[in-house]
Amino acid sequence: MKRVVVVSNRVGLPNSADSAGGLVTGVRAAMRGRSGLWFGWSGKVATPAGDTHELVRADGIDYATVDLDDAAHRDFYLGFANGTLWPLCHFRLGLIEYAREQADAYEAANERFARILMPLLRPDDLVWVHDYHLIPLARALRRLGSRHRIGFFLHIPLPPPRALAILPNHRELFSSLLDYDLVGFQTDEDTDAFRAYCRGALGRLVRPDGTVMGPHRRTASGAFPIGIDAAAQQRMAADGANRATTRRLVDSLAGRRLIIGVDRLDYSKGLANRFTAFGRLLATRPQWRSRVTFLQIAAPSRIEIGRYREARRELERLAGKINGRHAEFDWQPIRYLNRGYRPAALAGFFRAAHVGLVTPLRDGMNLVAKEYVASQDPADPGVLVLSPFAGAAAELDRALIANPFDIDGVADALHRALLMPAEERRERWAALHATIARNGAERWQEAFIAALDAAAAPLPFAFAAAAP
Ligand code: ADQ
Repeated sequence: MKRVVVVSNRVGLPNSADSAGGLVTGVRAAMRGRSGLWFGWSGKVATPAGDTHELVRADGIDYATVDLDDAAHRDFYLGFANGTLWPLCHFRLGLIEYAREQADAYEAANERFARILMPLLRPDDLVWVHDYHLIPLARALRRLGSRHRIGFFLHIPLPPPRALAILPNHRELFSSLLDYDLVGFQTDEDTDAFRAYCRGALGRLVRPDGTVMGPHRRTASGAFPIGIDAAAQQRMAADGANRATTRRLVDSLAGRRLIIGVDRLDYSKGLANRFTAFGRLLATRPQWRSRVTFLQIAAPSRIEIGRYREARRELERLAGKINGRHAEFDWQPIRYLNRGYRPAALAGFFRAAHVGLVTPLRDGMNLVAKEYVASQDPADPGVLVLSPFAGAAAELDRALIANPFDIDGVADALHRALLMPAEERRERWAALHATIARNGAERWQEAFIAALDAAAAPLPFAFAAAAP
């Protein structure tokens, strides 16, 4: 079996409590039981950062990490990656900030990663690059002479070509995807957007099987929806039901229903709309007052970026307003927590919740939706209320689908979920769970690696004539 080298901005180091992120959760589950190398940023900022890496070995995996210096952290990570590409890919065109020096810093950071990674690679390695921080990594590796099979997986959505073209350096950036042998996305919609962009903006031939004829190689493309380890999640939740934290939560509800939301605190997750919708439920259906509690756990994320601090302030204001309006001396409608919890604690909370409320404005997949479903008691499952703009909605169509921009619609869905008879809950849950168990983390990893291994070799002659 060939060695798999995973490259991602953040690395899921062993024994790290830092789990509030879908990429690390997904890749960690996929690497379980495999040997390989996981390469990326250490999470540390050090100036000067130097061109050396730190190596840790655990459970058959080598973890090699590098630091970022202040300028790279500011311009590559907070700047171009999270201030430009993140809003662009989440359809928030008005939030895009672009500065040429940040785009240059992004290229430079990718070149540096490639320089440090290259000597660690063995000739037969399969290299699997993850997410929007590292789009041009294959190009940088190829410039250093890499002939490896290199695949790229985008964890976040890819908007349609007309949105991508807003980016001043879009051609230079996105054409670098054609230095990969395989480019994978969460959904068919994202994959279609990529193919349409290659055809239109890059003038490339796209074959019916989705292979893009690039200047130097054929790049296969396809959808590889990320999954979770459903059986492990279910075990953790069943154990979690008896944990002291879960019992304390259940006791504190005093028999009330529980709605739960768990997210990184990110403007893409639609938390303000969610709070407003819960407020609307209480305002329009007074029978729920004092009978339902909404627990929103939102782990702070990217707090160095102004938009994230604004989102946090907005949520504090909304929670205060809704609680101020509806609370009773013995009932607080919204419990809003700005912190992370360990997966085992979350699993117990998910199991105790009657409704899982997952309403991003846009999301590549959303693993919380899958974790919530897998955590339920099959005999008495809760109801998932899901945004159609999460990639997960393409698979989980037996959830109650609610458009987060339609506040009344989300309030209606909550009402319906809270009243749903046990038989309908069980029937919906069984369908959702079957899908989640079938499309697990292992299958995601195996499908991607198999497609990468099978991807075509570089072209014997160049198709450069077709280049834009
Ligand atoms: P994220 O945007 O981070 O991931 P998501 O897929 O929901 O979103 O994953 C979050 C993970 O972090 C889950 O495993 C969840 O349990 C955990 N988590 C979230 N909030 C937490 C908290 N407060 N405390 C502890 N743990 C918390 C990105 C994309 C997604 C895509 C994933 C994987 O944005 O669309 O699904 O990558 O591809």
